[in-house]
Amino acid sequence: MTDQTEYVPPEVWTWDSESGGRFANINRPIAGATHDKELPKGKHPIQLYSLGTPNGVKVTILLEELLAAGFDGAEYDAWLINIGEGDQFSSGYVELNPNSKIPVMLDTTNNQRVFESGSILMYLAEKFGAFIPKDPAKRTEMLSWLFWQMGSAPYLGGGFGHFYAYAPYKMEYPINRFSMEVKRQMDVLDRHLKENQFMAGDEYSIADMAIWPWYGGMAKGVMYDAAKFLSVHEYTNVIRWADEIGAREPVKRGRMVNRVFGEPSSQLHERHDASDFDTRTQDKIGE
Ligand SMILES: N[C@@H](CCC(=O)N[C@@H](CS)C(=O)NCC(=O)O)C(=O)O
Repeated sequence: MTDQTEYVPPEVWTWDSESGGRFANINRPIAGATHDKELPKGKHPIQLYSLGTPNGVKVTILLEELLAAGFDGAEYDAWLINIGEGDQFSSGYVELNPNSKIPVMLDTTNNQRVFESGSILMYLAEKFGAFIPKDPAKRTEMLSWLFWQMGSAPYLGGGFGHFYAYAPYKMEYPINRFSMEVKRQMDVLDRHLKENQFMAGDEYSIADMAIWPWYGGMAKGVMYDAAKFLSVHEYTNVIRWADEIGAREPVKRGRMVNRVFGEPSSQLHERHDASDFDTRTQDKIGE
């Protein structure tokens, strides 16, 4: 292993040094609001405040799937939260999500706030009785995979992604550690998807919608420019599953919502009407 300058922790950690790295300007060791600002509200029953990251996309995929399945009560306004600018620390945002992370949702029919993407997926699936198996054994299997995702993805994003792509310089120890773990996780999925069409067997569910943006993205080589480094071509069953889900029209639409990177035609910064996909993408409005 190459020698890295050794860090000797002080007796008591203090927040007085610039950590560097891609998100250094918004990271801080305290919770709560930094400024007073109300959140905007639209006309639809569901108000979503989010960004088109893997955690945000889980929810917009489910909302688009619900609408495609005929659940009109899932009509939604998706507002853009620019986490690089600190929108997640406004007083209105913190009122809905004390954890200041995207996504957060407000169900205006009962004034219920819901934060944490897994909780939002469960709330909506239960509200509409869709994409959550009715059979108790299948439901339990589905929830096991949903919670697997919530526990595992921070190793992929906060661990591997952070040290491989975002840290101010490359460090062998954390990159090794998290590469090992991410490859192990990909193998877990690959073995399961060899025997199962979807995460919960033969039923497409919110577990697929949660896992696909992270691990499907990894298998398809669109995360952290790490396809070669992690030899993701090895995970053929994950790739088969990722392709099947990625081909669904509601998934294609869900991916576009609150997206601020990639082809302008793939970016719908805010979604307030189904017609926005045809008329309000960045190539059309060019903001
Ligand atoms: N466990 C949370 C994680 C959400 C999360 O980490 N969101 C990131 C973007 S993907 C975020 O809002 N980061 C802003 C920040 O850290 O200030 C969930 O699944 O909802």
